[in-house]
Amino acid sequence: MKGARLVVESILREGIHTLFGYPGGAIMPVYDALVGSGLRHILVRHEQAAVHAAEGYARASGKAGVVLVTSGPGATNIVTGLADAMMDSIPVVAITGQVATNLIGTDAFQEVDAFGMTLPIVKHSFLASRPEKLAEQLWLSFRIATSGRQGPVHVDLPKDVTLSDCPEGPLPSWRPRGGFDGSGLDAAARLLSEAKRPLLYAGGGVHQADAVREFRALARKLQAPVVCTLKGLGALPSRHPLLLGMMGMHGTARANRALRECDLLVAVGARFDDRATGKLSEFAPGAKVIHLDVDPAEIGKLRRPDASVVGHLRESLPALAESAEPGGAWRAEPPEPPAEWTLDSPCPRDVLQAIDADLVTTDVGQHQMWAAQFLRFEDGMQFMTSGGLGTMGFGLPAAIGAQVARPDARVVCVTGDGSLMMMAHELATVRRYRLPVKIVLLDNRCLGMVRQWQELFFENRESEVDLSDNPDFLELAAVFGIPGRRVTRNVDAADAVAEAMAAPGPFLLHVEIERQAGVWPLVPPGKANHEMLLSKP
Ligand SMILES: Cc1ncc(C[n+]2csc(CCOP(=O)(O)OP(=O)(O)O)c2C)c(N)n1
Repeated sequence: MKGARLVVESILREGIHTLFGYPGGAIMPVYDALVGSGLRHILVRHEQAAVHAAEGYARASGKAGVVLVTSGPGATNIVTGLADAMMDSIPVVAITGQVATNLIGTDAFQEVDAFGMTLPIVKHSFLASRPEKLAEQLWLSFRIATSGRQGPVHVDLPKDVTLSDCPEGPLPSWRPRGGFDGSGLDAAARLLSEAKRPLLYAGGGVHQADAVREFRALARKLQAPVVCTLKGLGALPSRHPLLLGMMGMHGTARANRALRECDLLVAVGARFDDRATGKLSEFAPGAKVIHLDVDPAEIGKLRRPDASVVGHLRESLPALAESAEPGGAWRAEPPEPPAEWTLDSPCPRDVLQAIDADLVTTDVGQHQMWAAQFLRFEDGMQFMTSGGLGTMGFGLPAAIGAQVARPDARVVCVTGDGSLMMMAHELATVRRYRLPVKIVLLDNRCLGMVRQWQELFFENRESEVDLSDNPDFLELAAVFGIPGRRVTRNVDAADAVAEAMAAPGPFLLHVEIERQAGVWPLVPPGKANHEMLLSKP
């Protein structure tokens, strides 16, 4: 079998029937092999979008997302996406074309050292320079991307290999390391029985491991309050009595105060990211720590735990719940009443609380934090946001990939005017594949998050944040055949969201919010979480 055909067959053998990409010279043999293969290719309009779409597809389907691009500029264009998938542990297999093996290192046309360039931002990479190894390398790519702590794998594929005869096997044996290391369980159980004020800290790993049920069972048993990171949101439904809300830079006051008061912190699938912990030396200062994670490299990386359990959360969480006899249950503070929206414009909270969807993606900025604060995280709603890398431009292509994976799901992308413009070309992909994605654009005519920081930390000196000359977004959407509606202060937000959600196809809800609106609370950079500002000083 020619290498190009083997690539296609290897993907189909994984039970994956869709991939995302953009063709070009070095990868043309593989594109040729796609014709009539039964493997569906989604043609995006920029390679970065292919990776974000593959991330959305992965999250929505539970399989790896596959990306196919050419060498040189095709490969350089996927770098941001790979870094994004790496930081958020998303299984993506990215195949880049490469110049023929005899030209590697000669500055050949569209040659770039894609292997070297992506090395620090992928979980693993292969230079597929030997035809007899290709089948094995492709097979391993999928195993590595989807096992343990998931992540992106890069395969750099020289053109001559795609044109060579490649044997289909033999494939190596693969025994994923399952289970967990229970040696820390006794110590963890002892800490739980001694604690008077235990607090559960849910990270994105709870969702990655599909361990929401197991997490909730532990919370129930301990009757311990719960704080979530941005990626952990949804570990408990929004109105659950044990939930204190999001922690960290834009977390709730009571979540951040509970972190200061707890005497035991149980970190579950979380990595002590600085946006969540604030100043690390003052994070949960009086607490012992139990850390549960699939990745041993996370244990002690930023905070040395007093007990740890390494392994799949679906197994380690029930084991801990079984062995734990909770020592103390405490009630953290009740929720604060929601702040009044005094600005003369639609309130993002009203819009976001009206969204009832199966899957919500966001971009990066204020709208992302409002989404985290105000969306109603009910059972079954998936939330996808670029948490680790904070990639503007993530939201729309991620929604595209998710909608491709789940055609009947109600998929919403919450975005900002800066972020949407970074991926506006993907409106063409929405139209081409008639994807019924709903776009909720919170338009403040500026780079709101940066503007807010300039206001607070740079004496209100605005520098390069104005976007008031953006095109009319409804006209822009219309150019791509996408209908929409404007939401101004005279429009009922819930009505407008309902109209968008009821539209049979894609729809853009253009919400004109106040330029000066801020995200509160806010922990100033470098400060401890308890030093949060609750409103504009
Ligand atoms: C690719 C990229 N470039 C720059 C940034 C820095 N950044 C973070 S938030 C932000 C502003 C985002 O503006 P917009 O999408 O309009 O959202 P808003 O904050 O106004 O809701 C910027 C520039 C980033 N996160 N990603």
